[in-house]
Amino acid sequence: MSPQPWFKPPWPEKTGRRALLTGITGQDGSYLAEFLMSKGYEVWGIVRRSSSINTWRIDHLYEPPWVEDKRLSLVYGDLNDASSLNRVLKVVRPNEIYNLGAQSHVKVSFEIPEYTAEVAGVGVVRLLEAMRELGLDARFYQASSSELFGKVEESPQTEATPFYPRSPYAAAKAYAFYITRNYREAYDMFAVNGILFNHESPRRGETFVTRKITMAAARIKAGQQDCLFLGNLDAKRDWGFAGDFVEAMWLMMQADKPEDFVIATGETHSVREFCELAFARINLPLTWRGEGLDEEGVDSDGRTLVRVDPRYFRPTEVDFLLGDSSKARKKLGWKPETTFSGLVEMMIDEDNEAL
Ligand code: NDP
Ligand code: GDR
Repeated sequence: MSPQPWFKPPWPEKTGRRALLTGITGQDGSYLAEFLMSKGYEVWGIVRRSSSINTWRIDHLYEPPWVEDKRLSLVYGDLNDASSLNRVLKVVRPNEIYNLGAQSHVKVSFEIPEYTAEVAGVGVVRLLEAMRELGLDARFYQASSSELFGKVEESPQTEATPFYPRSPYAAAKAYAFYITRNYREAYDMFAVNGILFNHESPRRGETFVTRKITMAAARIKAGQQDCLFLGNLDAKRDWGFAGDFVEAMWLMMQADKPEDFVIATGETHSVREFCELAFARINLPLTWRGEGLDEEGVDSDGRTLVRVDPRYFRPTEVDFLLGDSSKARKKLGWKPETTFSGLVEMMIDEDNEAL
């Protein structure tokens, strides 16, 4: 299934700027590739070899190798393979590098902590070293995360809030954050961290909670599933729309000087609230009964549509996140356009229509 394009062709004249993205097959990579093409960039993406094709998020942008004056090119590489990164940088010689590649699932990082550290942590220094060895004068964006704040020490969280990682994923991202800052200071590189709070879309991976909810709600409505099993319903997140957030990445890279920025909506909502909005949108309003492991969401006919399953709990949880993006709003002129309810509607509507 090809996604609905958010930033749409016709693309403008090429500007001569070239961007290289890791993680182009992921949610953010696909929106960022579209966005950069809409700005006249030539976009290159690093993809991993896989036994099954996983490029559905960028299939609508794909151009075959024989097309002249291509806007999008894909090359094989892996953040765990320094030689592939060196080779790609030599071939592409980009002006801007966006490092979005990662094992990005927090719960999964407890199962594969070492691999997560390799890709999301050490992978960053592999890329930075490849740039340095080549003497490449490119700007570098690192996909840092609100997970760094973890067990939050103040609210809302800003660029000055101390980090308290609560997962192998967040610990790996902490290394990535500091090594990016270190290369900026040590080698005078234009290297920035975007500390992005959760951002979602109809292209969100199916095991992240928002998409899990919208897909299940649509299937339940269509009679293809009976019940949705979730973990911590009380967790609160500052959820934005990925299409809005990729623009902030680009703005950071156009600034006069390299700085780190928090990108967030400034609103926080619980997993329970996300469920309520999603199910209500397809005329299955939920009421909640019971507590703890026995809590359940029931529809107006008394059918249980949502249950709690402790298998989805995490060994250490991030209970609450709320970002303050005043710095980005002031210095970059960025603000999110999509509201929380608009985001939920966009996701459930697309999943509902896809069935
Ligand atoms: P996704 O999980 O959708 O995409 C991750 C991308 O990384 C995929 O393209 C994946 O490729 C690629 N990747 C995984 N392992 C490797 C590897 N070893 N070498 C090269 N590429 C690899 O993530 P998102 O798009 O949601 O997020 C993008 C980045 O932003 C990630 O680094 C994430 O940690 C970070 N982030 C995300 C936030 C969010 O709310 N979405 C918030 C803050 C930070 P493949 O398709 O082959 O698996
Ligand atoms: P998160 O996103 O961990 O914030 O990381 P996720 O959607 O996985 O979880 C959000 C919250 O929902 C709770 N939850 C569940 N989560 C999942 N996945 N599945 C469930 O069934 C479920 N039930 C409740 C979680 O416990 C959690 O509190 C995302 C990723 O994109 C990271 O890469 C990124 O860095 C951060 O957002 C910001």
